[in-house]
Amino acid sequence: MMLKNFTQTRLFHSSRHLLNLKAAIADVIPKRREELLHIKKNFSDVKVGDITIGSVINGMRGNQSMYWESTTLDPNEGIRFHGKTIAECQKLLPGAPEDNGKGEFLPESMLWLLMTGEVPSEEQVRKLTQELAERGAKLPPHTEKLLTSLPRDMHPMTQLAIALASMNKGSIFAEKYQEGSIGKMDYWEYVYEDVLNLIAALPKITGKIYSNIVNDGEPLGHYNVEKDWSYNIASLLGMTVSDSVNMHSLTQERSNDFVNLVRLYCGIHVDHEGGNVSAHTTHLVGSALSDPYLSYSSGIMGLAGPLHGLAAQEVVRFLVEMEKDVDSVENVKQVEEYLWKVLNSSRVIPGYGHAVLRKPDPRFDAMLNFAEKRPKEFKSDAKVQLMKQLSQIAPKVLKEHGKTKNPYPNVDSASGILFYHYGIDQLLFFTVIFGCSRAMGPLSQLVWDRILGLPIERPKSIDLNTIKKICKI
Ligand code: CMX
Repeated sequence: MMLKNFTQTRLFHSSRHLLNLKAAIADVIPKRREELLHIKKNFSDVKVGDITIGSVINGMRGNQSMYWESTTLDPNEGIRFHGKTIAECQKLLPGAPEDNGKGEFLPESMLWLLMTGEVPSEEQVRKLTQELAERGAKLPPHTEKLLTSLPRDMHPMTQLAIALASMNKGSIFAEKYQEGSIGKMDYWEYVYEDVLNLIAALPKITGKIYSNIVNDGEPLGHYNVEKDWSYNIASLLGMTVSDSVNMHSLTQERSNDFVNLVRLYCGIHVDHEGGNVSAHTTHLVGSALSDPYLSYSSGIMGLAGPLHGLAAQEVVRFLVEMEKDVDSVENVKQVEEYLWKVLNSSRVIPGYGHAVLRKPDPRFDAMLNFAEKRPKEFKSDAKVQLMKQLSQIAPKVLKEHGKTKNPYPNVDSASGILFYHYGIDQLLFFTVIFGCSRAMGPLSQLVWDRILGLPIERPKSIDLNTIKKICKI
């Protein structure tokens, strides 16, 4: 649906009467455009801060030089989504109807919040869930064929990036742009269509990649258009009772828990403000007007680095290896010795440290809470207990080691091992689920980049001679 003359459709202050996400976005556009234009006209010379030589040669730390709509990261407090903490989102955002308020909020609810800045009503979320389920029901045949043809041992993140890039063949934005038939202020409408189609396709792509690894490409479940996005991810991983082969013979209760784990994981990994590698890359590539498929495929390539999203895989590998080396999770001395062995061999402790955070990651707490709320389920899982134990021991060791600015667990510390608990034991696969979730934040931003007409990104680089001149060396 293309929305023309959206300024005239604004009748109410709240967009709760608008059941369609695109219409709700259109409703908030005029005010935001007006505000940014006002700032651009009147305040462009105001200084935000000083760029130091340190930040030039040290990964641009602390440079406040990117505009990001929906999330902000406070070093001590963690992430806020349009001003809301994770706990507030858990209270306010609608979950699945079958959970009767007892389950996790749906990532679709978070998507609505990211895109519009407003907490959606139940009805708005139901419509969005339905829309995504319908849009995602059929993968483009060439993408399906391409995924089938990939080597089974190709890294799952490479498979994901290839699948997403291949969908550029059907990009509505790229097509309209080539035709030269759309004005700059209307780009967002076509970018939005691609973004929703991309997010909707992720359950099927993820399921196909997982079945490539564990089932020679044969489906492990079927896609149910009546169900939500996370449920379909779980089904296509073979993890639901009714819609899949139920690979690990889960009871209905455990399967429901797994679906809620996907909802929680995907709900809180969506975005972490703009400067992280996956978000920044998506935004940067999109600034050249590459379509959302190419932009997010590039973001996925960044997420696949071990210092970023691949840490999800590295943590599980680390815990599996460590479990073999220590007699029991209670043996603090052995755990400490293991950590020192890793540090002394110049490796990092995966799942610890952060470029911005200086306190334990509240997303880690949210994942840990999921396990704490189910003591019977997780008490006898040595790896989960080790993960918990490690969150007490590693900060002490890292402080003593004295290098990392943040010795506390980040989100990747807990997430993979909870999936592992339910039977998802393909170590290389975990970051793909991260990739499903992360699509929602940077791609919402991409829609807003085009709404606000942000230009191509082009920072100025400087060479060593210039640095020396500036430093009077
Ligand atoms: N283990 C050992 N050393 C660590 C460390 C860790 N977990 N975290 C940081 N350090 C080291 C750095 O390697 C660096 O060493 P050098 O001075 O020798 O280069 C030093 O401490 C200072 O680093 P920092 O300023 O504290 O951290 P950065 O902003 O440079 O890097 C991060 C941040 C996340 C890449 C880093 O903490 C790290 O490598 N962590 C382990 C990997 C990980 O968990 N990544 C996931 C992050 C979350 C995500 O993006 O998904």
